[in-house]
Amino acid sequence: FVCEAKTVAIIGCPFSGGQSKAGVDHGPIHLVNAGLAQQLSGLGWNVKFEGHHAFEDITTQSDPPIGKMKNPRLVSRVTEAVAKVVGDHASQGRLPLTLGGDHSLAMGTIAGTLSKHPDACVIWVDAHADLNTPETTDSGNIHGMPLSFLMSLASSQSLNYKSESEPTPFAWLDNVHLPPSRLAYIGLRDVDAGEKALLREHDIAAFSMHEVDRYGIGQVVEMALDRVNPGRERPIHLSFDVDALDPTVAPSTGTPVRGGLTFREGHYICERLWETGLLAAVDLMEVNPSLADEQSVEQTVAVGCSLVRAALDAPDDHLSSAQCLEPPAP
Ligand code: B3U
Ligand code: MN
Ligand code: MN
Repeated sequence: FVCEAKTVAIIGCPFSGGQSKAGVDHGPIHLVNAGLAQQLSGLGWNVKFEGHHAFEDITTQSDPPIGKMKNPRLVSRVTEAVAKVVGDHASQGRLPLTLGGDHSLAMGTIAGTLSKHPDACVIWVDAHADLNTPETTDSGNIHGMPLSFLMSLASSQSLNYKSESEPTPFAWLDNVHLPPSRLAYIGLRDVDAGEKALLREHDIAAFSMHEVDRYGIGQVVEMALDRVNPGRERPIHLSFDVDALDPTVAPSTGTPVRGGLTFREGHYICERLWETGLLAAVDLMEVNPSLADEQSVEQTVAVGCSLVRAALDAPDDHLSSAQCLEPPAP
C-alpha cells in the first residue's frame, strides 16, 4: 500500500453520545472554524468538506441502557453511519479525516477503513485503552469500549438483548474484525483492571508513558510499527485522542490525565506515520471546547489543528529521514 490520495475528506462528527459530558460535540465545529480546511489546502491538499455530519436524534427515553451500556442504540446507529461515510471516501481515493466528537466514533471510522483496507493496522494514541467490554466497564460510557467491539472481544450477541421491534445495537459490527495483532497503543497511563487483563490475554502492543520515558518517542513509534506493520506495507489508521497529550498541552478534553505526551512527542507520532507513506485515515477525537477557560480552549483547538497538519504533510511529500541527513550541496 502507498497513500496516493490528493484529496482529504474532512468528516466533522459533532457527537457526544459515547460519554456523559456535554460539549465534545462542538469539537469539530471549533476545529473547522479555526481554519483547518484552509490550512490543509495550504499544504497542497484538495479539501472536501461538505458541512458537519448531521446525526439523527434519539432521546435517552427511547434509548435506555442495555446492561451497563449507555445510549447503545444511538451510538450504534451513529457509528454505522460514520463507517459508511469513511468507507465511501476511502473507496473514492480520498483520505478520510474524522473530527470528533467522542472516541466511540472510532467504531465507525475503523470499520470504514477496514471495509476498504481489510489488512489495515491501527495506531491508537490515547491516555486510555478504550478496550472495555460491556461487562468490564465501570462507567458504561461507550467511548471506553470501541476497541473491544472492533476486535470482536465484545459483540452484539454478548449484550444478551433481543427485541422484536429493533435490530440489536452493534449487530452491524458483527462482521468487522480487527485482529488484536494489528493494534498498537501509544501514550497509555489510565487503564482499568479489566482492560489490563485483555491487553495481556490478547498480547496487544501497548506502549504506555513508561515506555515513552524509557525508550524515547522515536524508538517507541518504530517498536509499535514493528509489532503491527513489520513489513511496512500495511495501510495505517491513526486514531488520536487529544487526551494522550499532557493536560498542560491540551487542557480542553473530558478526561485529562496528567503525565502525558509533550507537544513534540504528539507531533512526532503524526510526522513519522505520515513519513511512512502508509497513512490511510486519521481521527482526531475528544476535543471539548466547553471544558476549561477560553485561552485553554483556543490552545487545545490550535494543537488539534497542528497535529492534523503534522499527520497530513504535503501530498506526494513523504520526506525520508535519509533525505534530511544528506549534506548540503557545496
Ligand atoms: N476507562 C474508563 C475511562 C475512560 C475511557 N476513555 C475515556 N475515559 N476518555 C471508561 O470509562 O471506560
Ligand atoms: Mn479515547
Ligand atoms: Mn482518552
